[in-house]
Amino acid sequence: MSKKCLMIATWEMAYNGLQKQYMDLCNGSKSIDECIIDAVNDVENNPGFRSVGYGGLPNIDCKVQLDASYMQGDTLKVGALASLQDFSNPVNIAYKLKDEQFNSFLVGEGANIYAAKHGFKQKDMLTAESIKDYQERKRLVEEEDLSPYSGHDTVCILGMSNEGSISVGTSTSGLFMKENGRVGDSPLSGSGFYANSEYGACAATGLGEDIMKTCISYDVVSKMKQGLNAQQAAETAVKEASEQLITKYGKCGDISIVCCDANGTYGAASNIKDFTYVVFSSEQEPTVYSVNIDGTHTKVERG
Ligand code: SD4
Repeated sequence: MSKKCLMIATWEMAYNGLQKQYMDLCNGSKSIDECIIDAVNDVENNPGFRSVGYGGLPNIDCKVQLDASYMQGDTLKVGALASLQDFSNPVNIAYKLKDEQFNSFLVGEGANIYAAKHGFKQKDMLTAESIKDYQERKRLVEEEDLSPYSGHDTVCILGMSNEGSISVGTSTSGLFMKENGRVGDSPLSGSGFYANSEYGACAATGLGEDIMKTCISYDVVSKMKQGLNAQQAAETAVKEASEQLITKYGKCGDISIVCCDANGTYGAASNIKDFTYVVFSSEQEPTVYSVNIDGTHTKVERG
């Protein structure tokens, strides 16, 4: 039976990448995995997108350290890496790692060695703009007591093929000014992403330290398994996670998610204002939405 063909991504920056892949996904000329990888690469390669890949946000030592993951919902294979330096497309390396029976999640120097050994493209990921941003943020932190950590947007892309295969990929430079070696939720299965073609997939963006506390991506897929539709699962999971953290700590960091269920129905929820996400689906025109804390989804007009 033919399913609904769908791609959904966090943040408006993913629009062009989805646009380039979507027709190939629907006419079956590319697999869901090829389409997700190529769409994530589109964001990683654009230095204008300051929180992913080339020109990403530097850490406290002015180094760009990247986290990425890939999960294939048909096989439940997961590949991930963290604190990768000087390689241009971390999600491609994560995609390759998913096929390793052992050592499928690598960090730091080990991830770099693996990437070099397998012929991935090396590149200095720091741009003049990211160095300028770093210097300005350093000044603001020192002189105006500004939090170093605001400024982060992970690209997460998930989708479903006509045959019902669901996968998800993530890629990020993580928190601006993070400590050397800090790892966020984006490469952590169950927290930053999860996919199982029998039930659905979910991926998250926001403050990794808080996203990890509730393993929200796995929670959303579990809720869909229990029978909630994608939107109900997304809203319930974000509400429960935020309320739990507020009860315990008096506050909760940013948490925004996108998801789809095995019927190709999508959902999104957020505990911040104006979280944007992009949908390409056989059921509707390509659309950018803005989600608000109260669960309302507003269509964003693209200029
Ligand atoms: C992290 N969750 O490293 C990532 C950053 C991010 O929107 O998504 N920002 O914590």
